[in-house]
Amino acid sequence: MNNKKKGGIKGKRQHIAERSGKPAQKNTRAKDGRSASSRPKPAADIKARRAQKTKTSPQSLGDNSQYIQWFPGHMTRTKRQIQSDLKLVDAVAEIIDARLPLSSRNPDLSELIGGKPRIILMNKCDLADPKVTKKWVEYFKKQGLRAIELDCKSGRGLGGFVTAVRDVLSEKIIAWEAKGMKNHSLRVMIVGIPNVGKSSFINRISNSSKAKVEDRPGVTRGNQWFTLDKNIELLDTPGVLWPKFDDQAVGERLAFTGAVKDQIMDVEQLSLRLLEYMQKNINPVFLERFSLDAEEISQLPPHELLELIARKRGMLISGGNPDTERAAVMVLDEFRAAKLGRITLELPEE
Ligand SMILES: Nc1nc2c(ncn2[C@@H]2O[C@H](COP(=O)(O)OP(=O)(O)OP(=O)(O)O)[C@@H](O)[C@H]2O)c(=O)[nH]1
Ligand SMILES: [Mg+2]
Repeated sequence: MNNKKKGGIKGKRQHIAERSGKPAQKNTRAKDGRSASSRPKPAADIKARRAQKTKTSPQSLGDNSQYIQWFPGHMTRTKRQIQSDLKLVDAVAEIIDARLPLSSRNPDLSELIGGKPRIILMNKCDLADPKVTKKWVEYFKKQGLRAIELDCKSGRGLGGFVTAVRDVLSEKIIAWEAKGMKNHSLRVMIVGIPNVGKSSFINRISNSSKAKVEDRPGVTRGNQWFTLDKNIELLDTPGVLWPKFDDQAVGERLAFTGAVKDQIMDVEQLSLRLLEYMQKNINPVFLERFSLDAEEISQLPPHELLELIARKRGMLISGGNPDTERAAVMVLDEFRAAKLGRITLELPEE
């Protein structure tokens, strides 16, 4: 597991390509519209990783766990900007990841938002278990929070947004109308963790492509206004995490879904942890995807399961040994694209 040197998923893919003389494996995430020119330049990437390294280089916590934390300086600046822009908005839409309805809620943001009217947009529903998503909507409802299921890939759920905003602002709207201010414009700040789909949501709902979208965390770098229609304005904000995950399981789950920069982690270790999860939570799509047998894999140490998967996919290096680096990248990519099943990693308490 010597992948710390090579800088995460993309760096390793390149490394593999260089070693094998073949072109780098196609990045499934490039399908999301990320052009080669928009990828971070390797030098810049290395520089960024070096800057991170002192604070966040992965430390082994025993077994396959590692210490994960990512809170670069731009997130501190974003928090300050959000705080100062809050006075400009009427409501806040907090976008969370439907696969992680707890861990994808930033406790610092909740504190900043305070009593501002807010709605929760459970995005990436297409990747989550639909039955569990319904349970989460109920869970939030019991807490007095309006949550909407959303899929910015297909646009499903977008229709409920404006109604939900009007609902949470109904008292204000009545007060404005009493003062003769009909059609008072509504301003909504869109907040959330990195890579959760804030900019995708804005593009999709305003039918444009003005907000920059890429499949990596940390794309949006400043607050930016967008007009939805003459009555609604949306403020896009950069994704923010928080300085310390009290529970390392939270950091790990955020890393599984792509909210944490891959370059600060040992991707192979991360994929072993994901495989451990898959072994404990067997689902048929995963088994079928890699032609695995539930009983056969139940007792395997995760690294042997990764080797098995590498062999099944014909990922071999010289000497016929399994290429676990490449298989690890593939397992994570396929998980993130829900090719291993629509998996929600957190369940509401019954
Ligand atoms: N499958 C799926 N992918 C989505 C959805 N919404 C967004 N994405 C993808 O998620 C990735 C990140 O989207 P962005 O809109 O850039 O996320 P963001 O929250 O603005 O990210 P930062 O600006 O980095 O904080 C892109 O590859 C999108 O195509 C969704 O509902 N389903
Ligand atoms: Mg963005």
